[in-house]
Amino acid sequence: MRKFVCALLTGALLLALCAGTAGASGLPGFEPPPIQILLTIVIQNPNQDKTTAVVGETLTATWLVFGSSPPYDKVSSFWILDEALAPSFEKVSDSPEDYVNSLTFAKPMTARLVVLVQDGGSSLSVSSGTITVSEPEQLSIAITFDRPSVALHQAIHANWEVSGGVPPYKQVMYSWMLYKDGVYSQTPYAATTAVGNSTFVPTEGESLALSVSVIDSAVKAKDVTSAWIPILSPLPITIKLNPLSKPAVTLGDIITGSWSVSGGNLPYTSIRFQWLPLSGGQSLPASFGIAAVEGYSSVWPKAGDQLIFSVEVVDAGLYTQSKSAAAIPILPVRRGDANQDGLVDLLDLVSIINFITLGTFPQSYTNANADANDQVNIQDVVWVINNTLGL
Ligand SMILES: [Ca+2]
Ligand SMILES: [Ca+2]
Repeated sequence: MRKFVCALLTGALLLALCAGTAGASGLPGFEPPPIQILLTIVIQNPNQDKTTAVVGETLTATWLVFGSSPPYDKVSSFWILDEALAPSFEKVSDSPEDYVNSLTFAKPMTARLVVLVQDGGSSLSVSSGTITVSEPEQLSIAITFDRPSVALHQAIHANWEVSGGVPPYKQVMYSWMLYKDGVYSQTPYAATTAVGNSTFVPTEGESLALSVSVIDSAVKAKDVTSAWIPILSPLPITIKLNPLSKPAVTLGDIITGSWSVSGGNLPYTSIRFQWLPLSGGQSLPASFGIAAVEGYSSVWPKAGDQLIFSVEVVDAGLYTQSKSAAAIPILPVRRGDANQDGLVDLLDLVSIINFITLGTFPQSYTNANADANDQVNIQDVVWVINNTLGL
């Protein structure tokens, strides 16, 4: 090889260099050892570190060679199939652009690619990892959705994955299908990848489905249509509001509302309740909460003169129903008016005493706590007697 390099060099200096190199041998009959740059071969594994393949699949290996002094005397490659040399597959590559060797696997086997480089006195061979080739599994397409049903104008998201068969897959296409009034329609098929996704928003129809088709490298075709997803229509939603725990509530007292929900498209997307105090007809900051199909909620109004309790339901079809109870009065605190009838009289004393002795809650605990400390007890009876009844 060194001779070949010298033959290419031109110019007196380089000629002198070549001559000088030859002359450096000094003594007749002495040949200096050639400068050795170690050969290195890097096989870029077939199809990115693939360790498995299927019958009918074509794998292409490429490699890089470094060291010694290119161009090399001989670069060849061959496949070892089932640990037996397959010399008929040997291929000699003329240039780095041709450092490639492809094989289509005809039957189940193990395969390795060996690359052999010879240059001057150097020779190096390198083998790829073993690739296990098996019969392909059935070509199949899995399609999943992010929801079991969809409402009009609501987005539904689909994922699909092609597997089995002989990759690479040549042609993967998808199309959304719509069923309405006994007629099927569909969006045009669009190109996609073996693993893909799409979102669709129905504006009409009774149900929809996704169709995905594929052709693999063995020219086998598969076309799969998903299960049909119902497009939900509005169904009546019934919200039953039970009577509130009292027909009026004193500021600071507790009041409880309860409800039950039925009908509509199940499952419900959300159920919420709201306590909305009003003052002079204007809304005050409200209390919201997430609710269950049946439940109750309590609130202690701190301001306002009216209180509205309501429940709102959004069903699986995103159809909404809400119901509000009639506004009830929020009463100012009237110390001693335990039965909350606007008067302070003997009936209130009875109410307070019933609480102390029997545990029966007065209509207004806040009013019953006439001395406005932290509890209702006999002192409140005394307070009412002394301050209000004038007894
Ligand atoms: Ca009273
Ligand atoms: Ca008290």
